[in-house]
Amino acid sequence: MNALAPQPVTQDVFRSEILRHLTFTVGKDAAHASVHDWRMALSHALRDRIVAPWFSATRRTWAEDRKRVYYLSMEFLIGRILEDASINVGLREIAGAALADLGQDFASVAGTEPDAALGNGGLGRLAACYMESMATLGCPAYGYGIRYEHGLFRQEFNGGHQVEFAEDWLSQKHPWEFERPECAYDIGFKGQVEVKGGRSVWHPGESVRASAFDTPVVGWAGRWANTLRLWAAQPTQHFDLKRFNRGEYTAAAEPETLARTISRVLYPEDTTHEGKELRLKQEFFLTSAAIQDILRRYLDTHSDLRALPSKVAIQMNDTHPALAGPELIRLLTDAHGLPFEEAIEIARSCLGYTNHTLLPEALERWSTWLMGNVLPRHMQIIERIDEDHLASHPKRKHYVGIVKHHEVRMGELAFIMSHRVNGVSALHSDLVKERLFPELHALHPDRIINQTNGVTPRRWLRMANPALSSLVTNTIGSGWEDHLDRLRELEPHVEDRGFRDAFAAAKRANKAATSNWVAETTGVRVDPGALFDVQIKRLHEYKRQLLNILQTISEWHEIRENPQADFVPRVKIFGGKAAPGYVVAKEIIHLINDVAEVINNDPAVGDRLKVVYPANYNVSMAERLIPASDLSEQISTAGKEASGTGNMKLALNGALTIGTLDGANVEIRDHVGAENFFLFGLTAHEAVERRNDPEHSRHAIEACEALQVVLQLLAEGRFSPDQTDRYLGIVDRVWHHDYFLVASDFAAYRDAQRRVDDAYRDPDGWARMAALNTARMGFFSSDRAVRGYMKEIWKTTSAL
Ligand code: OAK
Repeated sequence: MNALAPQPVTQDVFRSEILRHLTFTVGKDAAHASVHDWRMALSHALRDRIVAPWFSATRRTWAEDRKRVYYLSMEFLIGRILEDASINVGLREIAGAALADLGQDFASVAGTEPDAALGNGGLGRLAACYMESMATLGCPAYGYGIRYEHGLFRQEFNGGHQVEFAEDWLSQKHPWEFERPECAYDIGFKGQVEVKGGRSVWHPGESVRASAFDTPVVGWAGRWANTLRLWAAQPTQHFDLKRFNRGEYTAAAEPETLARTISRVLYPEDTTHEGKELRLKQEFFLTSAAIQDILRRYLDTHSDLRALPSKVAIQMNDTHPALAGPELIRLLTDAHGLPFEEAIEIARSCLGYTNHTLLPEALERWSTWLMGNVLPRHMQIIERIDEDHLASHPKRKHYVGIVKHHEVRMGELAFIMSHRVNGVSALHSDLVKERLFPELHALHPDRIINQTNGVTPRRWLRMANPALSSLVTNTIGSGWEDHLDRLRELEPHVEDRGFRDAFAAAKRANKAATSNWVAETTGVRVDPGALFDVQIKRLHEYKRQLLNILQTISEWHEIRENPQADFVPRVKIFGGKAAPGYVVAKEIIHLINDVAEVINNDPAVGDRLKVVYPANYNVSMAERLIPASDLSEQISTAGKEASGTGNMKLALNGALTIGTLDGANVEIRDHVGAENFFLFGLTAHEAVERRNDPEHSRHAIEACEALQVVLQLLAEGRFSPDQTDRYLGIVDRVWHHDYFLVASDFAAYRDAQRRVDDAYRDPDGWARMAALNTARMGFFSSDRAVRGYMKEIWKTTSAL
């Protein structure tokens, strides 16, 4: 008998497993256990149930000598694990009942789990969705990341300002991980390169140890599980007992403190490039540990490194792990003696690069000085890659290489070192070809492909929205969770009034629950019957939270001007963090909070308009807000949002989109139908043209009286009575430095909001549109996206 095969789970069995862990893992008596203790006991009991599929998946991968996917990412924005894992292993109900027997409530216990916030936004959350889909699809894979001690900062508002606090998710034990002290690699920095017997030998001047922590990631129905391997930095030197005994306590601890710095904090920049040596060290730390681990695993059972690409696919999540190319070449040549020409081809066949942004400030560049200083051998290899590439295309006039103007361009490096480069929506992939890498695209016309993003329906529908999930299952049966296209089967039911009423009732129930939560967290009472208009995402000028709040001001003004008119009641909900150094984004946060203060306390407005901005938006808050949303704000300046994934989660949960033709909005609109989407604004190409008119804002403002009024109110200090000039800067930007075309799109946006109001006045018509959104969003499952990567980039098949 297989000792690992757990007993079939019944409520009684599972209850005793929880109790066993409470006693022997947590060391507590039930009579004195806190909610935290119960969560630990429950998590361990659940983790036990994940170990069996995890081991069998690992064994099969070894036994069948399968190709593995290695997903390298500086960010994994996982959120909470407990409930998601319990759903995937089919134990959510049993766990709830077993806990109830023990006098505990599942939601309260699971609600104490801190979010694993090892990411900033879209790129990190996408990595988490893809890990879950790879497990669901039985695609053997490892995620490689950094085990940051402090994840994304906690946001609070103080007088409307964003204030940041260190996040401390590891202050409680993280029950999902297995520490692997035996799995560790030395990571070098600085030093010199020596040539010896025809080979280069790098003698690093400093080193730290990367030590592995593994978290199993279980897929739907517990059929497969993969590993998320996060590296923690530790000192390579032994503790200096001599210094300690001399009383030099701080000095003795120094090596440890210095080493740990590398995995101490997640950089809270979601697009701008943080030019610090520490960031470069973090990137190399992750990449080198991953590449060493990949080669070690391969060489356990193979000897011919030329066949590496038949067993190894490495995906670089944007350019942060782009040193994977040079590091792999270094190990293949310097450590294993392969010729450079062969090493570069092997590396390229293994590597793929996903681009997640076109914003110029987000394209990583390192000075050759810094690169040469921190990674002298890699700098040599990068120059060699560049020369090699140039030599194979000698006739190009405008050669765009990797090293230019004393900078190493990581996008070009990632491109040249990958056999496939992909964008994350159809529009974005076109723009990657046209705007980002036109020269390289001309040289390698088959290299850039598209893989439109997706989101996991297990977390973002099944778990986050039990009311809608039950309705879907009751209507079309189960099985949609891993075949999301099956949501199409809802379409005929949308014609049924009973179904539409049930759909609207589910939304209404979610809104009622969220209204209570909003009141508790912000102190603002909102009417669950109002239209919930939601913009949740990082704070960025290109995402245009400013456009939204200016329109809100306009709406407020109209209510005051026409107190008797019939307004559709709205709750404007904002959520999101600004990078701590991003002054303009923080000013916009302040403005939203100031506007909220005025509007929410204006008796002339009452319940017709409320503005709420709960602090510290994170994955858990998204799970709470998305099911309760009626309207999804996807209003970025066209050409700037690579894809968006919040747009997908919201539409899947029956929110209608008001949006521009940007990122994946274009495809969402194609799928849900133009009549079920509120489109407005300039297209990506029109936006570029518009900027050719140096007076574009003035022209737009002069043509729109409503916008003039809004800017006037801001300039008068109506939202900052304590400091009337507070928003002069913002007014000036809209007038004179409106790169993101807020003024140019304002009138069209306001118009689209009118169409929203008109549609919402017909509740049944709205329910039909909302239900059609849900029914037609099946394409946006991350399972579809990951299948695309498997087929087009990784050349691998499912083991299931
Ligand atoms: C973060 C840092 C550097 C470069 C890009 C990012 C990032 O988060 N980009 C976002 O990636 C998401 C996933 O592909 C997209 O949906 C967002 O549009 C994009 O901004």
